[in-house]
Amino acid sequence: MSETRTADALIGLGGNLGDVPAAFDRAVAMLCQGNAVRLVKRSSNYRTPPWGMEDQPAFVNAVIEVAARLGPRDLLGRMREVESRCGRDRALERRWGPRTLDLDLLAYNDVTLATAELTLPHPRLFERAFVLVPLAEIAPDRVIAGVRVREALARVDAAGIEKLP
Ligand code: A4P
Ligand code: MG
Repeated sequence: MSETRTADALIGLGGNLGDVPAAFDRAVAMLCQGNAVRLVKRSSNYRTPPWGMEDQPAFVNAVIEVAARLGPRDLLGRMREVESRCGRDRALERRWGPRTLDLDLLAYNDVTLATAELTLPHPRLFERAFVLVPLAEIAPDRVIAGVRVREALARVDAAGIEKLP
């Protein structure tokens, strides 16, 4: 695909250290600096129970939809840069453990990809209410890997997830 054509991408935001809503605002602003990435929709922020490693503070999660004039790898590269400029240091983290800001590329058009650095759609998307609740707010009818978002949400346990003001 041409790198200059606009693609539709969904990005999950998460964090549970520091002022997470402020980190999200900075991250969205940084991602959308210049004309390569444009914000299309942004969900509310949600307080979500920790998943994977439960002995850690609650997370804040949100999802954005962007129009990107970058290929999927370049978009992921830009997301990694934003994470580190927002204070994330991967060397200090454990898998699924606490972090200031985590950006996951959930979907990029209908691209499917399975490489070491990038898997699309995101492999754990359909297990995670903390992704599906904000995603269903902005894109309930989107079909990802053959599954409609609102139907995927109906299959998970969304107990304890609260929309933040
Ligand atoms: N990678 C491959 N595909 C992708 C993709 N589609 N998007 C690679 C982003 N990255 C992708 O990612 C590890 C590697 O996956 C990267 O080097 C990238 O090249 P990571 O974000 O450093 O790893 P991680 O965050 O420790 O693991 P993972 O499985 O991505 O988990 P999450 O979702 O990021 O886990 N509970 C709640 N309630 N809310 C959360 O946001 N987050 C986590 C962190 C755990 N529990 C949570 C939450
Ligand atoms: Mg991640």
